[in-house]
Amino acid sequence: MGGRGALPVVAGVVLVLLAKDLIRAARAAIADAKPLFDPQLKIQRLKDAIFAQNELLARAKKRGAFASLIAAKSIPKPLHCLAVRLTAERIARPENYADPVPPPHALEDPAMFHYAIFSDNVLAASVVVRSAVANSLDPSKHVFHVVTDRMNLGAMQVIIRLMDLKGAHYEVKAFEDYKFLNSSYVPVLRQLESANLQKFYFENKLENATKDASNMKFRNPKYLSMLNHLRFYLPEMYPKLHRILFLDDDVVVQRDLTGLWKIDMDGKVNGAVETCFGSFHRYWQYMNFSHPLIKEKFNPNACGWAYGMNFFDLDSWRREKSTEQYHYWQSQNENRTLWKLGTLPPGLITFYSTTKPLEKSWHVLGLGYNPSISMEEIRNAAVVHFNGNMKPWLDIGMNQFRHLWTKYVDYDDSFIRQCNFAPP
Ligand SMILES: *[C@@H]1O[C@H](CO)[C@@H](O)[C@H](O)[C@H]1NC(C)=O
Ligand SMILES: *[C@@H]1O[C@H](CO)[C@@H](O)[C@H](O)[C@H]1NC(C)=O
Ligand SMILES: *[C@@H]1O[C@H](CO)[C@@H](O)[C@H](O)[C@H]1NC(C)=O
Ligand SMILES: *[C@@H]1O[C@H](CO)[C@@H](O)[C@H](O)[C@H]1NC(C)=O
Ligand SMILES: [Mn+2]
Repeated sequence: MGGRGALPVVAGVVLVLLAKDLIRAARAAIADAKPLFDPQLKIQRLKDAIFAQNELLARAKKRGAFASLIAAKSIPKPLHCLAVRLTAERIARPENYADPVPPPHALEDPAMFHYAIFSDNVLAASVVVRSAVANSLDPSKHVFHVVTDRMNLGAMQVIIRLMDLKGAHYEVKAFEDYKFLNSSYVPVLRQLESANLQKFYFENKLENATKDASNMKFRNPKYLSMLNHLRFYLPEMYPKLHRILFLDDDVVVQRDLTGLWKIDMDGKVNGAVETCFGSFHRYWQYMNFSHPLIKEKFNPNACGWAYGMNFFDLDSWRREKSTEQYHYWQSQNENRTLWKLGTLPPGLITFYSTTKPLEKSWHVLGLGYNPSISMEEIRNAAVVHFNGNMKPWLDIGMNQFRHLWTKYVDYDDSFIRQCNFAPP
């Protein structure tokens, strides 16, 4: 009697504490527990069931994280199709796509508003340019410097050329064409060539990778690409320019951005939005503070900032010799003891004392992983950033944000139609 009476009470207390995923498992455990009369045993059975269920959930979450990494790494069929068809068009009609029509001097005119966009994703890059043009008050004052790799050069030239740029200027180049980017000058290229690192990236077989979803992130081949490290060479790529706006290929521009050029940079090099809150996104999370070089130079609680929309003062960069600083730290990190991979840690290090925090509405982050960003914040954002694995061009992209990106895809374009992009 006492046993039977106690059961609903115990079950009630436990059920209130349970997440909804666990309820069914707990009910099953209670049913199983019926033949037992010792309440202690029943409670233990419930605890075991809950623990087992939690373990399952944790494992499922890990699998989910890994699956989204795989999705983020692979190129979806329509995107691949688009690059192939655009390349074929470039080869078939070279005379249409040879060089930008606008006067070349615009490319070096410091009085213009210059953008740097480095990408091997032709559709994503086209969305960045199209959204920036669509929202600029006077497109003819804007210049887009698009840099891709040799393989995607033809496709990128065609997609940008076929766009209605409303008088904006552009150039499309392959990073391989910048001769100063060679392995005797660029530590990253030297490191990429080292057999050691190649092994680190490519010999990680699936079974080991699934064991370690967080480390897996650092094996994403995108961290290898020179395209990612081009951002550290802006003053040399654009020697005539004083300032340039760096945009990731997973952003959408929603406002005229010329206000950025009016900001007083206080002699700083890098204008960026800060990302820290509470104890999160502080320097200690990005680099190894057990290392004496790091410990000596940096405050572990310094606030992190984001790449994606960075306003660079190239004159200050040259004066501060930021590229030399980057080279020094990148060389120190040959054996990856200062930080793992990627461009944010060396960025935080290089621009430690030369970053100017920008007002947050310039650059709203997280649209590729955070479903709870407020729509108000997004509406007010000058630039939104789909950082995270759920890119808007992937099936796993988040539906509530996808339209912000798809509105700048031209679904009537014949190349886009031929490649079966699903209209929004
Ligand atoms: C590599 O770059 C350096 C510095 O930018 C340059 O002086 C050198 O000529 C380049 N080497 C080659 C082989 O292009
Ligand atoms: C997987 O990990 C084990 C132990 O860490 C290692 O011995 C093995 O060589 C790894 N396999 C691959 C393919 O990297
Ligand atoms: C890592 O490299 C630095 C500089 O190249 C060197 O001084 C240091 O001893 C190396 N550390 C390890 C653990 O190999
Ligand atoms: C951090 O730096 C220390 C000192 O050089 C080194 O022993 C340790 O292995 C580093 N940690 C990582 C994760 O690389
Ligand atoms: Mn990004």
